[in-house]
Amino acid sequence: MTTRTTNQKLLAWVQEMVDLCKPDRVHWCDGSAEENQKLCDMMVAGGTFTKLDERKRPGCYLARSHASDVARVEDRTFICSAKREDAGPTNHWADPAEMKQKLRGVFAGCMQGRTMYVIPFAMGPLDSPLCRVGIEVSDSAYVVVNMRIMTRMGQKVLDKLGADGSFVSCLHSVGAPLKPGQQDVPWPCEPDPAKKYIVHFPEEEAIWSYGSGYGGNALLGKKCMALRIASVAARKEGWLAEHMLILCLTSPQGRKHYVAAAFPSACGKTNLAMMKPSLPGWTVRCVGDDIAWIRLGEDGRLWAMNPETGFFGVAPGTSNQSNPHALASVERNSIFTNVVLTPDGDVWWEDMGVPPPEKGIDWQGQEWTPGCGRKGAHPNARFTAPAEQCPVIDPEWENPAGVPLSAMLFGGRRASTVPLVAEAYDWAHGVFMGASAGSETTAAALHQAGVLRRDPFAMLPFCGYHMGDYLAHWLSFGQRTTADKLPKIFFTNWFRKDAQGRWLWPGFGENSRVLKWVCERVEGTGKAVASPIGLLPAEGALDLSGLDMPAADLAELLRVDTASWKKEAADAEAYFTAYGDRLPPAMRQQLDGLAARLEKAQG
Ligand code: O2Y
Ligand code: MN
Repeated sequence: MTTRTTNQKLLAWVQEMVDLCKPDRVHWCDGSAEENQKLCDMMVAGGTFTKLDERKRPGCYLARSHASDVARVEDRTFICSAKREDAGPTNHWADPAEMKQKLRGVFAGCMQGRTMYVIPFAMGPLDSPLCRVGIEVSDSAYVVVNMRIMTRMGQKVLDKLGADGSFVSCLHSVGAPLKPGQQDVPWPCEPDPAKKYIVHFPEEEAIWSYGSGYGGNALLGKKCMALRIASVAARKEGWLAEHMLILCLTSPQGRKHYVAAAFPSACGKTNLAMMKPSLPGWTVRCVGDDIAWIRLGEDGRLWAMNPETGFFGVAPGTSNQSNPHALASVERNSIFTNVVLTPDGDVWWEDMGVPPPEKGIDWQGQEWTPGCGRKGAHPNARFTAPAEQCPVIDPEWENPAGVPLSAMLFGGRRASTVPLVAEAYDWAHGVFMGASAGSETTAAALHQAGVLRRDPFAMLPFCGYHMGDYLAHWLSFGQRTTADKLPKIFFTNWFRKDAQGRWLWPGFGENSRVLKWVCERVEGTGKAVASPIGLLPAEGALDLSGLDMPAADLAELLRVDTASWKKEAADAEAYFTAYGDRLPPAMRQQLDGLAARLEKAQG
């Protein structure tokens, strides 16, 4: 394809990347269906893709990654701000000039024998005030076809960019040059973890990613641009780039509320974003499942927009019970990575809710049978599916203005201490709730299971600047508009267990009961009682009709144990010391307020 841009800055940057990476060919992606089909056919011929049975999964493909390349690599993720202190204590920092010099060596000749794809993409509807253009150059066709699902991609973006528009420059290489005549492999990458680099230059708005072809490491519009780079721009420009789903809840009477929610990875964001409510007459519509760009509207309300166009969801655990709408979304035109291939040309994964095939090919390409002792799908196996295929996609999901938020939820996976739901007393208290959020690790998260990891606003791996400044930025919205216009803030915990380790809350569609109370609180009809940690549902305020929940379980779900909360407060306080003098004074006041309320409750 010929170059269809007159943007000199873009042409010069691509030429500079060509000179550095020395690809054999350059292909400017137009984003067309024909181009996509050619790339898929090429990947089938090369062994990267297996085409799934057209009658079972039309337009779908399976990819298997290299065993060393299965997830985001936080250890190799860098924020190269000009000043070390601007990256803060929660990011890996490196001097931008030194890192650039090192990376120039790493990237030199890295695309030899390969094609450099120039991928123009936009995050957000092209006509949105928040829309931003990125240009990813990558030597991975897998990245191209995934980016086509996850972002608005192709010529239309070059047209928007015009002759002098600016863009986030995103350089990506799998880090596996081919010598003349060398046979390629299905999933080229740099297998040595120490040689992978996911590097962000926030001031320059540039991303350099080397060595991985997987997910957030390689699809640079997602975590790298829409969160790490965008969060820095958002602070400067007065908006928010957040790790949040956006949903619309409609009551049987037709009252609509848009809700954004931040949960750390592995807490079921995609499930909540498109849930099937168990409460009769209530509906949930999905605006987005992972990222929200939020701006203050002229009306003083917060308006949220999903910058993506697809879902890159975790496959294992996705079932008709946990997320029927995700299953429907992946019926066609989807890419599956690291799941089981069944003998009839379909896919399967653990906890899919359907019996496993008698035999299959596992994520590592080995013959696999149920009970053989190995998992068939990798725990971080993924599907990439177009958002428009979600049966409950919200009609407003592409509204360039976004949607007005009534409420925000923060949450985490907590076996004890944290109640099912609590409402913040005010905006600053809500920011404190988000700031002290944390989650206990699951085995799938590659850490020791059950360890509490504080993850403020679920942004710990994704905030491109100092977390103390981030909290101050959130607090500033409390001054920029009036309390009645701001969304109400809640903390939720679907994962509380009893003393025997049994989940107390059924989760999934039953979470609609909590959402109903949230909406009633917004409307001023829901009853609440004060507690030291926030407002809890009053007796009878949670609609538990049709749910066989013993009173003792509900009491335990909502119990605020003063002694546990004193420990919780002390732990949060200790965590905040890392933020040093960048911790906003309002957070210290919140800690003091919590301590005083706990003291009073203990009498
Ligand atoms: O492992 C990866 O590269 C994917 S991580 C991911 C993907 C989609 C949505 N969220 C996440 C996350 O880690 O939060
Ligand atoms: Mn995420």
